[in-house]
Amino acid sequence: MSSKSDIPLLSEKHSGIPLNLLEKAQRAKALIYETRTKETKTRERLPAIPQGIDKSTFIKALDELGDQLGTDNVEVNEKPLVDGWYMEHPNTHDMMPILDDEELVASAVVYPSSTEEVQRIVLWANKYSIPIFPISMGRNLGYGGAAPRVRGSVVIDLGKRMNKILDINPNDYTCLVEPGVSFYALYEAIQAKGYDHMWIDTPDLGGGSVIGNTLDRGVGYTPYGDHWACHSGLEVVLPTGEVIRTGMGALPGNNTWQTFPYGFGPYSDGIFSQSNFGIVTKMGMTLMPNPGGYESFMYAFQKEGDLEALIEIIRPLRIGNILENVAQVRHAIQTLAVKGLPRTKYFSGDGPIPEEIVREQLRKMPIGDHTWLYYGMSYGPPHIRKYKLDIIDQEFKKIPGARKIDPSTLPEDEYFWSRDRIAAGVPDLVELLWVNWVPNGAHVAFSPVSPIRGADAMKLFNLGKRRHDEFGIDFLPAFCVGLREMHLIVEIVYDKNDPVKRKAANDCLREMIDDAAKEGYGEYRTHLVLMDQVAGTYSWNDGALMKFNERLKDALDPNGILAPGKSGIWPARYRGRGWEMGKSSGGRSEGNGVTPSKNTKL
Ligand code: EUG
Repeated sequence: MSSKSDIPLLSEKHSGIPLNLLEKAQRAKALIYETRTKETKTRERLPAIPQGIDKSTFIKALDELGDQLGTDNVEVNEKPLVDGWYMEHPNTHDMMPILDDEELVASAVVYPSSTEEVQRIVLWANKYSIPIFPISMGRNLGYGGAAPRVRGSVVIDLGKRMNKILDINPNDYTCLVEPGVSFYALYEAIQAKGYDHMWIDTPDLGGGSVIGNTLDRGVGYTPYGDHWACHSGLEVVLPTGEVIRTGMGALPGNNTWQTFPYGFGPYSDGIFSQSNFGIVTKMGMTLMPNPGGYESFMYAFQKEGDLEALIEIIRPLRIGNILENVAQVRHAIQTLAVKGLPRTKYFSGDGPIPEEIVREQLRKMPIGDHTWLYYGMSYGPPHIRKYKLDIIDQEFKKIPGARKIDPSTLPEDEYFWSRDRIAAGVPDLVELLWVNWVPNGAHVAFSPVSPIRGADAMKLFNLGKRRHDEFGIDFLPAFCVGLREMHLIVEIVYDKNDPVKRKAANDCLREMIDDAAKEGYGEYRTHLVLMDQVAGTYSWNDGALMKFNERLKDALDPNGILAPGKSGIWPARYRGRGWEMGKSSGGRSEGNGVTPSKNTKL
C-alpha cells in the first residue's frame, strides 16, 4: 500500500514511516507546513568545494568515484537546499540551521552498498585529500542533522543502501544491524516475526538510526535506556581503509559477538563513539525481555521549587531500581508546546511567554495546573508493580501538593500515551509537535549532565532560565534521569528563517555552555557548531584529553580525511588555522585553508 500523501512509507524507503503511524505523520506535517513561511529556493546553487582542492580536480575525483560506485550513487549537491521536515529530511545540510543555510553543506553525497564500498570511498578520499562525513540516516536533529562540520565535505549516506537487519536472535535477545535501520524498522521487523517476548528501546522519536543514535550515546526510555551500554560489537572501517570487528567479532567463527561486548585486550569500542576515528558499518544490540506487564504513571508538582525535593526523592529510588526507566521530568511550557500549536495562539507579545498565561491554559486541560510533570513506568506483573508503585506514591506525595494523575481520565491523544508507548519500546512521532511553537520551527539542544541531586537541578534550572530570559527565549527544560546522573535537556525552539532568532539561540547556548562549565557541568552531546566550545570545557590537565584524541587522530587518519572537527577533534592539516568555532567566530564555520596534504601512502 502506498501513502496517499507524499510521505514515504517504511515499506518503500528505509527512512520511511510505518503504516500505522502514517496518519499521525500527516497531521504533524500539516501543522509544520501551516506555520512555514521560509521559502524553498528553486535556483541551482554552486556546489561547495572543500578547501584544499581545486574545483576541476574535485569534479574529476567525483567522476572517478562514480565509475566505482555507479554514477547514480554519487550526487553533486548543486540543487536547491530543501529542508523538508522530520520524515522527509535532507542529507546535504542541517535542516535546522543555526548559521547561514550555506555554511554547513555537503559538496556531494555518496551511497555505498557494502562495507567494501565504504572502504573504497575511504581510499578515494585519501588519494585526493577530500574530507568525508559519514551519516547513518542523518536524523541527529537538534545536533546538526545530516550536515558535515567542514563545508564541502562529501557526505557518505550509509543508510540508503546499507539498511539490513542482519540478524535477530530470539534466544540470545540480540540483533545485528546496518546503519540504515531505524528504530521504526527494527520494531516492525520484530513484530513481523511474532517475537512478542522481545522489546527494543526507542528514543522520543523513532525515525533515527539505531547505530547513529547509539554512537552518539542517545537515550531511550525502557530499563535498557543507555544505548551505548546496551550495544555489543562493532564493524568499523578505519580512516585508512582497513576493516576491524571489535570485541568477540575479532575471533573467526565466534558465536558471541552480540553477547559479550569486550572480547580480549583493550576495549576499542569507546573510541568509535562521538568520534572521527572510524565508520561503523555494523553494530550488535541487545534486546530487552518483555517484562510481562507494564503501567505508566504520572505525577504533577505545583511549584517550580518542588524540583529540588523531587530530584532528592528520585535519586535513591532510581539507583535502587524502584524507578526503573529513564524518567522525564518536564516543565509546564512543554506540556503546552507539545499540543502542537504555535505560541501565538496563547500569547502575541515578544519575549518569553508569561508563566501565568501557560498556567491559565493548563487549568483548562485534563492534566490541570502544574509546574513539573514526572513521567515514569513500572514493569512486571501487577503484584510486582504494586510493590514499587506504592513506594513511589508514598515518596512523591511527601511533596506538598503532589498529585498522581489517573491515566483513565486522560483522552487517547494526550501526550501521556505517547510516553506510555515509548517506555514500552514502541516508537512514536508525537514529540515532534513542539517544533511548531514558533514559525519555521527548528530546535537545538543544551544538554548538561549532573548527579541526581536537587541542588544541581536547581542550579542548572536557574542558569538556563536566566540566560533564556536575557535572550528573550522560552525556556523548555526536561530532566532525563539515568541511573546515577541526569541529562538536563533544554531544546531552544527558534524560527530558522529569522537570522536574529538564530543568532539569539546560538549566543544563548554559548553562554550556557560557559556558565555550566564554570560550575563544573559538561554536555553529554552537542550540535556541530558548538563542539569546539564543549570540547574546550573538558580541559583538565592542560587539555590532556584533547591531546590524546589528537594523537589518536593523527595515527589513525594521517591524511585527516574523516569528519574533521567532529567532537572538536581536528586533524593536523586543519590545526592552527582558525577552524575552531567559539564565541568570537560569528557565523563562520570555516578556517583559513588546510596544510597541503602529504598524501601519506597507506
Ligand atoms: C531529547 C532527549 C535527549 C536529547 C535531545 C532531545 C528529547 C527530549 C535524552 O536526550 O539529547 C524531549
